[in-house]
Amino acid sequence: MTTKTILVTGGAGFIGSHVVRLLVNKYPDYSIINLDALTYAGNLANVADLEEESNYSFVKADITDLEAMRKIFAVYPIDTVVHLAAESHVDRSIEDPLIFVKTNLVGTATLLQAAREAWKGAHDGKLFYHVSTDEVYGSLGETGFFTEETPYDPRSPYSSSKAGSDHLVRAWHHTFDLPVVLSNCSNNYGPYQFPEKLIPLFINNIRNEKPLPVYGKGVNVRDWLYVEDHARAIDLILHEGRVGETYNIGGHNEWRNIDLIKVICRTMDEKLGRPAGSSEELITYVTDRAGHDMRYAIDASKLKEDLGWTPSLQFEEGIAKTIDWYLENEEWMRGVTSGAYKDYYDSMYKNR
Ligand code: NAD
Ligand code: TDX
Repeated sequence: MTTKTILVTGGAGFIGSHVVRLLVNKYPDYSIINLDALTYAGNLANVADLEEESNYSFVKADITDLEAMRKIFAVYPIDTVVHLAAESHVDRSIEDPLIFVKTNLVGTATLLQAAREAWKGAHDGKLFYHVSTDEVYGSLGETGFFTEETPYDPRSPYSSSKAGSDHLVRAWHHTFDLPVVLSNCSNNYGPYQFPEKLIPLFINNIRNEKPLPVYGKGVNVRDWLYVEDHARAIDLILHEGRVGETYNIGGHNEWRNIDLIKVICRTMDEKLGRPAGSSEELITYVTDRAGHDMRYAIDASKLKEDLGWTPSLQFEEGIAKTIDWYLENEEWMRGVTSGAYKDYYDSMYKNR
């Protein structure tokens, strides 16, 4: 018997695929519907292992299409939404901001409205879970951490569209009583991440002996979390989080970009049997990202104290696992880097 019907949006993307996998495998009595528009970032190869599972289904649809969203709620008895679908890459938001406004703001509002209409105020057992980012809090100096109380101060079209989507979710809660929960997570890494993001891009370039484009001086700091630990946190918040609350998720694992890149270079030299130092020779300093946030760091103590979550993987283990995965899954990389990806890469890096 199905005890819960969960609509996961963006489940063919990086984090969404791990969330869908965890829910499908852990809860055979739940029905998991993966809704994704399959943009350049969405790839059914990311969830190919789940296709045959009886508690899993896939729907191709666009979250900005209200009629399509109404239809999903009419067809399936959805009681829970886990909303990850978004445009997610900061550099793309600088090149083409309007699609971020459309997907992240209009898309989130459309989904909220469809849920509200379907649930008609009968909110018992219902939940709209919005997955967001630490970037909404802005940029830190050398010290301090983002807490759930940190005022919003987004600076890129991406982070401001995510900040706006968080506000929309809270507005539907306060105005229409929609049961919501939110989480804001730091940078994720791991298998199935699209190679426009730092870690998979650099792994792929090292393998192909291509330059490693480090923005600015490489001194910006990010707080990295293994993607399966994020998925575990989402599972926990989904089941035990308090309605109306926000939880920060982070790895307490800060790295300056250049130091992280050197770890990847050294590990890749060893794994590929190349002379020590050869990957570092590929490092090329390029024009900085416009408005590049200096440092992100999350204080995840609320999640730890209230719900008992801590990251399970140390970074050294996580990054080694991640590199192994990309090296073993060349075909996946070839699939996602063919065609349109090449045009993206050529245009994004040609003037740097
Ligand atoms: P991603 O770009 O890998 O995946 C996004 C998915 O959303 C893709 O499968 C894409 O096809 C789908 N999508 C895009 N537009 C859509 C639309 N209009 N309708 C339906 N589906 C659509 O992103 P990700 O890195 O997996 O991030 C997932 C979520 O987590 C995002 O909301 C992001 O803001 C958030 N987040 C990401 C990170 C990170 O480090 N990657 C950290 C914190 C929060
Ligand atoms: O080629 C590059 N060179 C480089 O120096 C790329 C792609 C990135 N960088 C730098 C920019 C950042 O300081 O590396 C850092 C990480 O960059 P990204 O992987 O693009 O991540 P970031 O901009 O930090 O945003 C990520 O974390 C928060 C995700 O893309 C977001 O979706 C998430 O919300």
